[in-house]
Amino acid sequence: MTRLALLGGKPAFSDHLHVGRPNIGDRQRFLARVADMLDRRWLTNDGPLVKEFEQRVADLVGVRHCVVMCNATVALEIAIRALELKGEVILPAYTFVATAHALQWQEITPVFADIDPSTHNIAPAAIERLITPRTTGIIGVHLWGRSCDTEAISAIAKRHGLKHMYDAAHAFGCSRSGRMIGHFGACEIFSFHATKFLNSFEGGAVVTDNDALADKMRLMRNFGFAGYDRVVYLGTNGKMTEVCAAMGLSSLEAMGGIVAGNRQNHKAYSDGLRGLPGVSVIGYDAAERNNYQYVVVEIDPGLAPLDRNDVVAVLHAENVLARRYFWPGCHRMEPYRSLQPNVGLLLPETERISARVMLLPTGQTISMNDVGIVCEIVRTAFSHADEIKRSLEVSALGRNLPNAAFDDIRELDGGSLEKQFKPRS
Ligand code: T4K
Repeated sequence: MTRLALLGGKPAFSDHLHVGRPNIGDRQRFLARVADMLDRRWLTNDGPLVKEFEQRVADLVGVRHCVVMCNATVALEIAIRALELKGEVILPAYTFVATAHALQWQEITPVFADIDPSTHNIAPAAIERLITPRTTGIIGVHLWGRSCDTEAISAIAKRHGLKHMYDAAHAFGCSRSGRMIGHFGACEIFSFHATKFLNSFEGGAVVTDNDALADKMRLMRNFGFAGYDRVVYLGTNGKMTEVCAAMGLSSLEAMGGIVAGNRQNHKAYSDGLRGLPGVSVIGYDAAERNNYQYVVVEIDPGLAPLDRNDVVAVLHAENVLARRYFWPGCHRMEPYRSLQPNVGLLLPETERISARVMLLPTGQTISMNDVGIVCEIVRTAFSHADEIKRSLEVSALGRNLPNAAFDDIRELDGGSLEKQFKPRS
């Protein structure tokens, strides 16, 4: 490297490198499916492409039912309602905010549990401490595609007569003890959002082996209609369109190549960052099936010469848009931070880990050469740590970088954006 962009050099990349740049399967296959769809004039409402996509997902996971939906957030909402969860539901605070919103949206209180720092997943011991007479369920999140301790969670649920389900938004194509994710709890939810390794533009699915639950969710995603004029349930519109299913099917066909590329990038990042003090790339169990869609790096501020925010600022200056998922934790986002202002005291590992983690770009658009350059940027930054710290301190530069500093700007802004959107009490 010559000179880092943060210190006045030219950015290493002329275009942004994104975390979550969509992977695209075979264009011709996709376009052919769309052409057939147009000829059929069947665009949504349980069409043939949706049915085929559901069958292919169910076959891959090995479950009896796959109910695809317009996105994973609506799939979570429908699954929560179909399971008749109410009162309080325990979930990790360290997740994408949709997991919590899916509960709060239907006036169920999300009760935030701390995580196990070695897995980033909900800590079973923390769950047990939060159970009250109002608790009706547990939602585990298989963060980064690495599975929760499903045996411990299932034992707790059984002991206390609770229902449990999983937000498996990151875990399509992954396994636990050789069993595909999708088999655990009452049901599991996948996301096929554009940023996921397998995408249907927008999309999600609930998978389950429970026939009655699947039937109920099919009704709920279609306004409760059980025939032309017969509504038997309260429902919503959670349907997936045919064009989304066409993308999902083409994506499924490309899945093997996408996973292989992700795996190669994950290894290259792990090799390229090895030996840097305080830096670790989280690993995936080679004995399991993984999708390797996230390259998750932890930076220990006690050992590394720069902290996570410094490194993100350095990378953004080079047009590498590293992300701080899922900082600062759901409990520090609205409406939760107003509704449960002191809950962070019970979440020390969530606070510690969310301040250390950054995600690096991977997927089809990131080459091994790109990975090498990104690693070299971090190495160079570490060897110029004092200069970088001074530069970030003396100028407001760090705050003017895209994305990385957005939350800092809002903090500086006195939280006025948050105040505008405060829920009515
Ligand atoms: N549960 C969990 C644990 C989740 O992680 C998620 C979603 C859900 C539930 C809910 O699933 P869905 O209802 O979305 O199906 C992104 C995704 O929007 C979100 O789906 C995902 N998790 C989350 C981890 O990441 P943002 O707010 O970071 O997205 P955004 O717009 O900043 O995009 C990420 C990057 O991808 C950007 O740098 C730009 C790039 N990008 C994005 C899109 C959409 C592209 O290059 N092309 C694109 O088309 O949430």
